[in-house]
Amino acid sequence: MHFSKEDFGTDFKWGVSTAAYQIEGAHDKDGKGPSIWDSFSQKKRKITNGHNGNTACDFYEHYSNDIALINELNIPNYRFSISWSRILPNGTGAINFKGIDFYNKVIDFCLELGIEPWITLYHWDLPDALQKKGGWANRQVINWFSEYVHCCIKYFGDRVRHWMVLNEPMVFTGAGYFLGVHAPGKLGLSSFLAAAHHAAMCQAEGGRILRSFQSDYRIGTTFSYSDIDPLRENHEKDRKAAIKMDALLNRLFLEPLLGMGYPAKDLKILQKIERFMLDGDEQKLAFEMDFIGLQNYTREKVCYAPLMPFIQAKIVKANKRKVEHTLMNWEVYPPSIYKALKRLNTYSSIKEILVTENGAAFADQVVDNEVDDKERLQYLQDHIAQVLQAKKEGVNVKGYFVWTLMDNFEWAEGFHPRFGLIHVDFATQKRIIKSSGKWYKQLLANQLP
Ligand code: IFM
Repeated sequence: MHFSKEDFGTDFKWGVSTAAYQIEGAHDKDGKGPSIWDSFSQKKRKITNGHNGNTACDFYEHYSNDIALINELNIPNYRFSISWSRILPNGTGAINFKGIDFYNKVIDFCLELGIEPWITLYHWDLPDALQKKGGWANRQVINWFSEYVHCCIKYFGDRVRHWMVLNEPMVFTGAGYFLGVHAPGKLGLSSFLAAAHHAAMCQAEGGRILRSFQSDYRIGTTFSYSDIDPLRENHEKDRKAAIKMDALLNRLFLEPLLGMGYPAKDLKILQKIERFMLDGDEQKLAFEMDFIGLQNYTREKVCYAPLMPFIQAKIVKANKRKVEHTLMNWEVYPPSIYKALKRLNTYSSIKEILVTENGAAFADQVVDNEVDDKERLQYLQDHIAQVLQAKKEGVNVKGYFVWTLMDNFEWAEGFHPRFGLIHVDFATQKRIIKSSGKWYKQLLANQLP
């Protein structure tokens, strides 16, 4: 490993990311309303091992201890999300002030310890009451979301300067409204295209609302973004398939935000999104963010698949390709983050890029109260080295946040894939800082050997 914190410059933001449903627990405490993940995870066979986030890491009760751990790891920036239904139990209308108090305590304790809070407004846990009215597939969501954003600014906006509007819209609309494997478990093209368009509208609208309150807020939004290559480089049909997959997975939400419209030229089926567009929407999809959050874990290899509806392309998973992979069956391929950064940098309207998530799930073992997670440590070192390389080559990358602080509820995969810098025993809520966490601590203290 050939880098130190200093190589990245003093204005580089180092941090760690989490999300409300994955860590908070307290699913029905103190007036919180149910979210789509509360109800989805109660359904049979939706989550591996029948797990749910009812308790998760119980961050709701352990937040001060966990933020103290962030401080102990020398991490200066903490990205977390607000649970919409904790502060607005029905999604709109009556406010739950106990929920507001909770996030105020989190924010205040971060600030007391000198940790900068970064808020993600939406990380997948839509209030269930809104899903009963169609959720993201109902255009009304733009109004519901605006009310929620105003509420967050009103109660937290005096102390929080860094905001991200959405977390990975492609994942929550694709997995939640097309494939049905994430909450709310909907299937089909229509529900997906409607949800996608409304999420893209909210992405920009959220930015505008934030900007209208404070001109010095730092406003961004995050995207899952991977290097996508054809399975067989010289195979024309695979190349075309990779272009389509890239339009869907990497460009669908990014390009309208940048004022370029939906990438329907490269993926014809996206023309059907027009059904959900009203006059003036094209302009409203655009907003000038201060930064784009890149969330990168792996690369994808794609082949031509004539039977695959709408796209005629499919991802060939890492185990099928017999390449090194994590517990998520994601290939370990550090150049993906470098290539993603270089490619994002080609969009002249992107002002700044921050890596807002990067990390890996491996089968950790607790031995004598220690977790020596060599694979994760190597993964982080290799990926951070690639970020540095991109930066040296002129990419305007200004931050790196590890996914994630501690092992948590990994959505449809339950608690099995552990991504944390800190090990969590979910039965006792005991935390153990892993070797990767100790290494990150040293990196951030500029004390690496
Ligand atoms: O756990 C998720 C997170 O919620 C969003 N980005 C990817 C992570 C790993 O799957």
